Amino acid sequence: MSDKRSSPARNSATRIEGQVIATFGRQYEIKTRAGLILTCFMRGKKGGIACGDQVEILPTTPGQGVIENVLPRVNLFYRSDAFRQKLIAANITQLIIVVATIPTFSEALIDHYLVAAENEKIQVLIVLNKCDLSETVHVATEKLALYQQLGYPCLSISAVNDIKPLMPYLHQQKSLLIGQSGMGKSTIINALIPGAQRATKEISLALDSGRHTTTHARLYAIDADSTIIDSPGMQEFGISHIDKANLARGFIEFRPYLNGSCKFSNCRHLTEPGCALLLAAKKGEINARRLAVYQKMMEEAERRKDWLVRSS
Ligand SMILES: Nc1nc2c(ncn2[C@@H]2O[C@H](COP(=O)(O)OP(=O)(O)OP(=O)(O)O)[C@@H](O)[C@H]2O)c(=O)[nH]1
Ligand SMILES: [Mg+2]
Ligand SMILES: [Zn+2]
Repeated sequence: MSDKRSSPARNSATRIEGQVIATFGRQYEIKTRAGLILTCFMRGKKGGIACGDQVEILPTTPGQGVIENVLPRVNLFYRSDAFRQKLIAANITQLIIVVATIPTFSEALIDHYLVAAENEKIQVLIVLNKCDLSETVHVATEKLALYQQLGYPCLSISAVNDIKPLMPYLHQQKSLLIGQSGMGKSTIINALIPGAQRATKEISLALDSGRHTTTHARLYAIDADSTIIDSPGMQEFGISHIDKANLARGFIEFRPYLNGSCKFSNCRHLTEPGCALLLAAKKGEINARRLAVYQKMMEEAERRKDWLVRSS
């Protein structure tokens, strides 16, 4: 107890605050308030750390340190399956879902991102990239019309030709770029941030997919009040961490039907008689494809629950 080197008072006196700007497995790059970049490890095996986290570190050797503490988060954006969570970013104000004319983008994946964003109350912007590839623009635009009708802002750009239309949306925001591989997230970063030099790679036309070029998230400062995070492409986005009761609220157009309109108060909106959502889809008031995505999420959540009960 008399060892001053490990006393909490001394530790807190020498701790420095910084932000996680890159994550590499269990190694993190931290930018301190003074602008120093340190490579840090987490002490012990406590929880996870995400790009954008504010942390307290203890410098060890020059250029290195140990993360002692993660400061309280405004939010944490992550994906999950029944077994594990994959942290993506912390303390963001805006999720930018990047889709493109090619490769083909998945609307169901957009729906999953939206449920996660709604659950964390994070605002969303949908960016349609590669609009210079004019022959495919109309197909992608048509697919996005639904999201525009729902009230999500949608912006068409060509990151290789002109990034300026995106810039007003980034002002004073802490944005996270997310999307399937090959949509052009890192190309957007390169157009926005001089010297970023993010690796980008030609897509595979044969596979209609990107090549998973980005493997680690990284945060960039656009100006004093605005940051943006590039993240690895993902073809799936599990939302096991979202409570079943909150799934339907993640579909914003369902909300008017969720205030006791169904016959059963615990309606799961699957096959129950007197379900207001099923009726609304039948009447064309809500999009049947989105309802089907919701029902698949709910069925998966039910299966997970059964499995957990059986294995406990
Ligand atoms: N024609 C055209 N090609 C683009 C545009 N933006 C990106 N690309 C190309 O699309 C390919 C994939 O771009 P990336 O920036 O690597 O895509 P990504 O979303 O970062 O992919 P991952 O890191 O794998 O998730 C590259 O060949 C880019 O040059 C664009 O606006 N127009
Ligand atoms: Mg990338
Ligand atoms: Zn119902």
